[in-house]
Amino acid sequence: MSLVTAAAAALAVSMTVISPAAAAPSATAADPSPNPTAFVLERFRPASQAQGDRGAVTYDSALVPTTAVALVAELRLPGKWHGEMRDHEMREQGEHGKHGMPPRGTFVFLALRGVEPDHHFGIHVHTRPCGTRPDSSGPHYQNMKDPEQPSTNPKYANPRNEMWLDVTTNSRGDARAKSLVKWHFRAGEARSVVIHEHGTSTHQGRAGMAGDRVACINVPFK
Ligand SMILES: [Cu+2]
Repeated sequence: MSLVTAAAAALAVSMTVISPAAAAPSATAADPSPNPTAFVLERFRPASQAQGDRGAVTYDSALVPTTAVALVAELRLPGKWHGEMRDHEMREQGEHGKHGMPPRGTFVFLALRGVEPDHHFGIHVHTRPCGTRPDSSGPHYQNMKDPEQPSTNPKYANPRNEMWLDVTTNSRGDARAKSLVKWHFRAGEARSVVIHEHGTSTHQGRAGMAGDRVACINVPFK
C-alpha cells in the first residue's frame, strides 16, 4: 500500500469518528514526523472572533454555520520525482513502483461536516491566515506565481499549480475532498483553506474564481 493510499485510508477512518462534539475550539496540532504533516480539526467561529493564525471562521453562517466542523490534513511526500507523470501514473507508481519510494509531492485531505447540504463549494489553499474580513486570507497559493495579480489566467490558476479542494456536499451537509500535487508549499507561504460560495471557474479571465469567501480555516502547512 502506498503512503498516499495509506494516508487516505487513515484519514477516511478518522472521519468516521469526528463529530461536532469531538471538535474542541482549538484542536490544532503539528506533527514533527520525518514526513512533515499538518493536521487541523476545527469548529467554525463567527468572523468577529477570529484568533490570529488559529481556528476557523465563517463569514456566512447560512452556508457555513458555527456548528459545522472542518478537518484538514496535509502529508508532504519527500520522494523523488521520476520524469513527467500524470496524477494516475503517480498513484500507480506509488502503488507498484520498483523504487519502493512514494513520489515527491503534497497530499491534502479535507472533510466538512454540517455545512449547507447539496451545495457546490469552491475551496482553495490561500497565502495568508484567516481574519475578521473575508479578504484577510490573501490570494491563492501558487507553485509558479502568476506575474499578473489577481491571477485569472488558467495557465497559473489551475488545480495543478494551486491547491483546489472543491466539494459537493451531501443531503446532510457533509463532504470530503483530496488533492495531490507534484510540489511542496514554500515555508510560511500557505496559511489557510478558504471556502467560497460556488464552484471554481476554469475559464480564461475567471480561472480560480469561486465567488465570495464564506469561511476560512487556518492551517500551518509545512
Ligand atoms: Cu480561494
